[in-house]
Amino acid sequence: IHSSKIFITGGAGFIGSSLANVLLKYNNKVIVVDDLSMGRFENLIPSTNLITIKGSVTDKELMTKILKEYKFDYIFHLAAVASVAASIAKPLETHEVNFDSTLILLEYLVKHPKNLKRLVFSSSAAVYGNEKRLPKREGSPILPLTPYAIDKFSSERWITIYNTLYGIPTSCTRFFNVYGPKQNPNSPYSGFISILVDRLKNLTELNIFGDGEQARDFVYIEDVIQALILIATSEESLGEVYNVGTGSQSTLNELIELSQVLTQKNIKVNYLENREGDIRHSVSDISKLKAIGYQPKFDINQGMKKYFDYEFK
Ligand code: UD2
Repeated sequence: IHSSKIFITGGAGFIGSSLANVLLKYNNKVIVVDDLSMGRFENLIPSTNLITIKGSVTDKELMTKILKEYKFDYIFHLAAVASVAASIAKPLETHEVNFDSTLILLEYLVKHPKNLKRLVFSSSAAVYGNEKRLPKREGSPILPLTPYAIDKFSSERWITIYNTLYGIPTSCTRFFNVYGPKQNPNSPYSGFISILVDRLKNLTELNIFGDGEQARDFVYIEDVIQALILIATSEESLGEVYNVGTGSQSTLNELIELSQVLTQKNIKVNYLENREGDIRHSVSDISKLKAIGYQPKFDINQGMKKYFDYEFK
C-alpha cells in the first residue's frame, strides 16, 4: 500500500501503531483515532503524513466527521477493549466499543461507498472458544464464551454481510496471541509475553495462572503487519476471514525457559489458580492465509529473540 489515505482506529495501540509506522514509510497519509485507554501517541513515529485524533470510535459524530473529511482508501478497524475480563465486568460499555463502532463505520460506508478499497476488521481467536479440535480452522465451530467473543463474531458477520449485501469491500482477521515491542504490559490482561518482559526487566515475581502448561499460538507483530497488508490488498480476500497465527503453539513454561536463556536472568515464578474461562490450548491453521501469499518470517524462537534484543539491548 502506498500513496493512499488510511484510517486506523486504535492506531495508538500495539498493533495499530506498528501498522501505522510501516505504512508511513510508503508515502501514505495515516489518520489515527484512539481513546488512549491502552495506546499512546508516542508509539507513533512523528511524520507530516500522520494525523492523530484523541477520541472514541463510539462517538458517531466524530467518526462521521473524520470519514467525510478524508475519503479513505483503506480502513483498519483495530480499536477494541481487548480485555475479555472487562467484557464480562462491563458488557454494555465494551459492546459499544467492540460492536457498535463497527456498525457506525458500516452505516457510513453504505451511504458513501466511493473511494474505499478495503475495510479490514480485526477479530479474534476468541470466537472459537474452547473448541477442542486443533488446529483451529476458519471453518471450525464458533463457540463464543464471553461478551468479547460475541461482539467480535457479530462484528465479523456484519462486516461480511455488508460485503454481500452492499458490495462494501471488507475482510476480517482472527488474531491469535500477538506479541512484540510496544505491547502495553500494564493491565493484568495484557499479553503474557509483555508481562514476562516487564517482570524480567524489573526482576519482580511472575504470576502464572494454572500449571503453565496451557499453550498459545504466539505470533510476532511483524508477521501480523504483513498479514494485515496482504489481506487488505489481495483480491481473493474480499469478504473473507483469516486466522493470523503461526500454526505452532508454545506453553507458558516453555516461554519462561526461553526468556531465561535469552536474558540470563532469573525471576521467581508463582503458580496460582487457573484464570476463570481460560482456554487450555490454542493453535491456528494458517493454510488459508498462506494461500494468498503469507510467508511467516518468525517462529517463536526468532520472534522472541528479536523482541528481547529490542527490549534488553
Ligand atoms: C488472548 C487475547 C484476548 C482474546 C483472547 C481470545 C491478548 C493479550 N489477549 O487472550 O484479547 O482475543 O486471546 O481467546 O492477546 N497468564 C499468566 N500470567 C499473566 C498473564 C497471563 O499466567 O500474568 C496466562 C493466561 O491465564 C493465559 C495465557 O497466559 O493462560 C495467555 O494469556 P494472555 O492474556 O496473553 O492471552 P489470552 O490467550 O488469554
